[in-house]
Amino acid sequence: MLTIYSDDHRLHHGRCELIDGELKPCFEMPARADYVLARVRERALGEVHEPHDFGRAPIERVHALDYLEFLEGAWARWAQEGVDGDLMPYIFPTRGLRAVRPDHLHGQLGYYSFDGGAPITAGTWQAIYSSAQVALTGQQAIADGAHGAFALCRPPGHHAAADLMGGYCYLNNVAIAAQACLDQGARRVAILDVDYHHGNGTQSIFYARNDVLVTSIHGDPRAEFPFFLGYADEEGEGAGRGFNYNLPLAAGSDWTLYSQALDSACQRIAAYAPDVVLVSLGVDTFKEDPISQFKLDSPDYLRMGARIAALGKPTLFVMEGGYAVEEIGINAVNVLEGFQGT
Ligand code: Q9C
Ligand code: ZN
Repeated sequence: MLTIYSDDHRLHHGRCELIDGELKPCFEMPARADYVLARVRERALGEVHEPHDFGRAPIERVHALDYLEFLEGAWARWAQEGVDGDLMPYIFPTRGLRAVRPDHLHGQLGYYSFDGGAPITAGTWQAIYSSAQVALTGQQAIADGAHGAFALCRPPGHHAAADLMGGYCYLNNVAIAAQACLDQGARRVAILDVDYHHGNGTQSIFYARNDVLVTSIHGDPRAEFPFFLGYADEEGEGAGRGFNYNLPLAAGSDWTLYSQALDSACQRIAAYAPDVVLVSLGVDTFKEDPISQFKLDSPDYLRMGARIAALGKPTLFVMEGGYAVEEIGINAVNVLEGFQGT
């Protein structure tokens, strides 16, 4: 299987995130992609290619122009203020406040964020732009006839909405790839999000549409980030009613429970008869993940890949989360090898 990878991910290296009242080193770090790439090579999964540059147009099909302009220019504005730190939001237009777009950098930062977990650094724009191109290059490989491809995206994307960053995400790589499939003639695209966290951004982007089925298996939002989306009664709206399928699971869920949810998601996808399947591949469902509460073990990821393969559809895997850094390579590549049956 072809892997798409860009070294540009290294340009995004946030310093810290707020955890338990302390600023701790970001869990979403460059070493994550290094471990996954090393495992791809160790297992001789296939060739590793640099992304093509498809430009901004396919990104603009998903994200608002003002949001992209903000992301691209935010660091330069911040640098002018001469402050030595990552750019992080500290106020948001929540209940009782107005969702206006202020002039001040920090007002706009809050306007375009849903949490404080997506720091902007000097290289963030280049890294997220390249991460989106990695997804688009994987999409092109599928469009050109590959049965499977792996977009080794970093930063991840599934929490990012059309004009909101958060949860370590800025540009929604899987949504950008899904839209590109449609723009090139696919009629129906299915997204299967197996990251431990609900893909709130992906859900929101496609919520009123029936040309993308969004299915997600994740920690129950009553007790887990992102808390404010991802419930089982969110089934889509308008033309999209019935085209969003959430499968929240309780903390402590192991493969026995997980595989039942995966079966349900895959049955829904099979009934949709998509032209292509896009997998938001987070491996933070692993039992040793430092910020998650599921109990999947490494061999379970082989089974996950095999179940996805049983759909028999061209499949693009798009890297999302996974923070047990040394094991994420093993677990992510296990999904790919399980898919290939190797
Ligand atoms: N105690 C992805 O997996 N967690 N994002 C904040 C604070 C944020 C995860 C925890 C988790 C975001 C792509
Ligand atoms: Zn996650």
